[in-house]
Amino acid sequence: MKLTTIIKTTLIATSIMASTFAQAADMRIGLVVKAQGIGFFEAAYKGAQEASAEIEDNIEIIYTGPVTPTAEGQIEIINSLISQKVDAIVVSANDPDALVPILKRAQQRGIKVVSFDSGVATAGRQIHLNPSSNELIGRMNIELAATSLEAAKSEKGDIAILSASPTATNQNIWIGEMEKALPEFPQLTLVATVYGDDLADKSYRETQGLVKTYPNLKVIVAPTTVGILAAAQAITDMKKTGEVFVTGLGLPSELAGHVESGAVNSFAIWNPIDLGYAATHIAYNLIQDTASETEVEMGRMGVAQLDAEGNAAMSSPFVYDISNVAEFAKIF
Ligand code: RAM
Repeated sequence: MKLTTIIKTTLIATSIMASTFAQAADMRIGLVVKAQGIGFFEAAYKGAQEASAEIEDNIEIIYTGPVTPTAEGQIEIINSLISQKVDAIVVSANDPDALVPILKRAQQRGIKVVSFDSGVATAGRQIHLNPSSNELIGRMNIELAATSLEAAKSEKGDIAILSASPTATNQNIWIGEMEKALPEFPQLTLVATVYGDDLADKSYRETQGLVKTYPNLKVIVAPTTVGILAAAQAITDMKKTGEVFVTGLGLPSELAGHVESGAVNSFAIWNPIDLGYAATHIAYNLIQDTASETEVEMGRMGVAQLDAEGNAAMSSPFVYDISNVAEFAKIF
């Protein structure tokens, strides 16, 4: 072989090796969501990818979740992430306590654990990122119910809550906060709380049940993006638009049509892309050991303050109605 050929071959081989090494991830973060197929979590995944792209280390995000929102399904997935020796797990929990033993095992193996959106009890994670203040979210849902009652042209009326699964940490905390705020809204009578399990078909059937059981029902508050969408569809199909309003927490991209049709007057949410982005930055800081007891940075979302139990909050929810829903529907 001529010398030039040897040099060329060596250069090519070296550059192939270099590019192979460049592609291999420096670290891997498992993003475990409540269940597959939920738009809210797909938006959070976008944010996680955005964070990983801007962090200098090469981070691979493993987006995963059970087919239906159960703790058992999440435990299986976390087990497999432990075997894969990921560097961190970022999880939105279907149950605050059921995941603790497996997440303790993960931490014993040196895996950093962050819960976001729906929390894990303190023993199972290092930091929990709430989207916003829980009190604010609960109160906002009741304020939205009051606005929807006005839209229904009623001075007083029955309301019902359509939640996600009965063990969901976040929804249960928010329902508690809604109940605390309710006495300040004497025009609203809470008649029932039902669970659609963050499944579209179950949420749809629960909505039909509420409408049939409570003839004076004026508002359904669903603090879940899956529930609010299914409820709006059920109200439309039952031809109850204008009589029973649906509100709560939803995605502009999923609800724009229902706001235009009038099934939904207004609703709220924080930016789910930002939430996934911020949670990924927190996980990265834990891996790098750059989070303090009281503060952790979240990239463009700023610095989060941690309370004594490692809880942080991202930003405030935002209200959407006919004036702005189309504009935000393009984003999430
Ligand atoms: C659903 C999930 C999620 C919740 C949103 C508002 O997507 O239950 O946990 O934060 O709704």
